Amino acid sequence: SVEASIPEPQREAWKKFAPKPFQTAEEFEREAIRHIETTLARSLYNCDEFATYAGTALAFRDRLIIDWNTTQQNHTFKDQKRVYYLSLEFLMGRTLDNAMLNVGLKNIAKEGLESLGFRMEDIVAQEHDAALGNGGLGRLAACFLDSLASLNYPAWGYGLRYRYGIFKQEIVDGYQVEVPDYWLDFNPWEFARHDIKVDVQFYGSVRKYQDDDGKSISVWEGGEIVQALAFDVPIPGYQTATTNNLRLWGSKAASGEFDFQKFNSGDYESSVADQQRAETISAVLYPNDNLERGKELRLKQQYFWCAASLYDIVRRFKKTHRSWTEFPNQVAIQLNDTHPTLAIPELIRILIDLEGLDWDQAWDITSKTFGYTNHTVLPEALEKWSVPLMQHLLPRHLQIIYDINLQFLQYVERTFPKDRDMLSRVSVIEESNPKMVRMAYIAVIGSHKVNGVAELHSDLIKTTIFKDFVAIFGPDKFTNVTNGITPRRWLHQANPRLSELIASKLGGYDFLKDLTMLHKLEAYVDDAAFRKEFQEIKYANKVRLAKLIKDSTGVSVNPASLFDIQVKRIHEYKRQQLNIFGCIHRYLQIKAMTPAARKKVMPRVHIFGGKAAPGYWMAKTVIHLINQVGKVINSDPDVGDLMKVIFLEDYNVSKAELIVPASDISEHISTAGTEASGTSNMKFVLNGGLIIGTCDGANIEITREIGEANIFLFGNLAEDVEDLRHAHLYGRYQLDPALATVFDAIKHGTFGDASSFSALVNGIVDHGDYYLVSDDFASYCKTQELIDEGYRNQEEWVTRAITSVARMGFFSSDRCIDEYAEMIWNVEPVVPE
Ligand code: T68
Repeated sequence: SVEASIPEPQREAWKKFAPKPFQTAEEFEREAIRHIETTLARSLYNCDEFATYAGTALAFRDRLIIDWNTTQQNHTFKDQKRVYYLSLEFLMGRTLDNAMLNVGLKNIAKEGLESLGFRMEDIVAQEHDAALGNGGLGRLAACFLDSLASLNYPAWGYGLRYRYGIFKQEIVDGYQVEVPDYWLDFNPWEFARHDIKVDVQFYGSVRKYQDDDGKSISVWEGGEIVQALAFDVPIPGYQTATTNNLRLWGSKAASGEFDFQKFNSGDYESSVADQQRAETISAVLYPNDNLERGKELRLKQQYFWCAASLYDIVRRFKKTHRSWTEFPNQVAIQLNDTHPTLAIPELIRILIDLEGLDWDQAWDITSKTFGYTNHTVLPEALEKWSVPLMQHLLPRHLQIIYDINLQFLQYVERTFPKDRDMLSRVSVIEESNPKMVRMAYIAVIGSHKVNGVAELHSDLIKTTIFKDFVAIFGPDKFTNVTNGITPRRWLHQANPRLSELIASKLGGYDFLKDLTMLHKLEAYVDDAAFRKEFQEIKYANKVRLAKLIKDSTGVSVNPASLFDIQVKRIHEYKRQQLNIFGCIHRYLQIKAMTPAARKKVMPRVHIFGGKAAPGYWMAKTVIHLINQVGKVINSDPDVGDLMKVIFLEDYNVSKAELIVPASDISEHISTAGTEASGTSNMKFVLNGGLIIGTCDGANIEITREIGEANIFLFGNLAEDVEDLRHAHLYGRYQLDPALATVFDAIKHGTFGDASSFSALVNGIVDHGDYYLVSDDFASYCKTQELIDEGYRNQEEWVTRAITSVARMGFFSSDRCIDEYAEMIWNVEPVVPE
């Protein structure tokens, strides 16, 4: 075994001096102070909150690393199958609070910090979010890492170490302004692995020749080399010693002959320029969600990351295994959307060109190794790369893609000899000008399982974008794994008081490991003391949010109002425009009321948050409209506290932790069939908020779990969307009258220059209302009235909220990861030593 390869005396010496993790408040203080003094070179006299945060984080990092080392050794010794989760995005947010809670030492740290003169909340708030993602897809990857470690699965994440995460959003005069997010000034959670470097090749050409046995050999030569450097981030599980690894690659110019030649010949500037060009590969996260723009640098990012990760995975496999047929028994690779699809031709290249396997062997191994998760059916988000670009950047991979396509189409032709049309429909190459490579098709063909992220979505992919593939491969290749969220961050950490209340009734915190235990809360739904405490917690969370609103916008809101929240990326399909038009409608109604009638209005605070992609003009217009409407309404004396409209700037993970527990109602109102799952819907309900939503994504399963009486559903169904769109374009179109009134107010300049919003209005009135805003408007407004009514009856409302929380057990990402492990990865947990 690996262990026996080290002589006994050395092992003994190591054991004797191995660092011991701290256990008590005093030991924690000693470690924190040591780091403040020696790692940060600060002293008692200049130790501020930031230095204290840094010392605390480093003390915890040391602790995590001890468990990390043990875990990795253990996984290597046990030699079990590992999962590799390839994701271009990991939206981690802050780490310290989560690390303290997962290792179970938050109380000890709190005590230690107090004796140093600091408050826990202030210290935790010093941390910069790790914002290496756009939205749901990136946050899902982060929740999965937490669950994988908590459930003791041997798993690694692989991603890119962007120097700039998602931009910071500022609102200036009601407009979004993007500010770069340089987050690496101080990042205690990563380890630069100076010893782990991978050379990644780009461009060049392919030379083919026959070897002595007449076998055809391909050699990819020339071009340029960029070096990938590994940065490791420890991922602690909740109440387990398992600490997994997230490996992020940073790019750097390869320090080879080439530079030295330039350098020695005095061409210093150009050698620095090469360096910088290489570093741009991992410089910035593309800020688009659900959109692919086909930029060369994005393709470079994708290949750079896939090549480095595959090299690393193969190297690890080869350390302990000889036979390639073992590879799929040792390695499961999950593709988070199509972004890592190049990993498929890359593994084939490694197996054929570098390891000498033949096509059939390489294909067999590859297709048994990969699983692919689809996150969208929106056509503009489906990745396609132009053939000339691919030819230029990755000539050998393009050949392999053509080979995959040839084999596949031959198979299709044999199976469906009469369907000529089928071949062009399912071809990996779209016969356009220029020709395009359809990445999702490669991902489907090269994986053994394809899954959607909620039931409706998984059904939709089978009947729309992958319909032909279901006919070709059979329905069993396609499956559903409904998304989930980690209850550690999204309940325990974000809402400690609610978590404590639940624990007091369920006899401890085991529910954080088995969220289905929440069902026992239903026994307390009529318990007066429990209900009171539950309500008080919600109120306190609203007070906390009201303070954030006051600090960041200057607007005072009354925490006794109904808090109505829509926070997520701004996108036409998510329909923030429907919400803000609804607000205008409500405002116009209030304005038209007598003072007596106004007294009966249920006061509401309408809270929006979210980023628009910098190039997404329509989304930016929506942000502008929300801000303009807020400006008018919030200062209208006729309205007062009856209504406030707030746009919270720079929505991110750490703000979400504060916002989510403070909702009475949250909005998940996408056009039916467009939101693959949604995950914030789950977070809000788990924290005792009700939701208004369309029959879309996971809303449907939430309804199934919590009961129809506990959710406010409205709007057209997915199955009717196509016909409605068709009807809009071919005649029978009628604008909803209430919406027409809203548009009149906008056109009259009630919210500032009407021309700013004309495209938004015209998209609905003149250009087919693709997202069915008008079709759903009446039903939306009606449902909002039902919400007012419902909220008036607080007793019933609390019953609904508690019942819903009790029934949310299904939506833990632990359930989700167990499903992947069993259905897709075939991996087992490894109990820590
Ligand atoms: C989201 N997708 C889905 N994409 O929209 C959401 N896209 O319904 C689902 O719950 C979530 O994934 C998790 O499954 C995204 O967030 C992106 O952010 C994205 C990023 C780059 C390119 C395309």
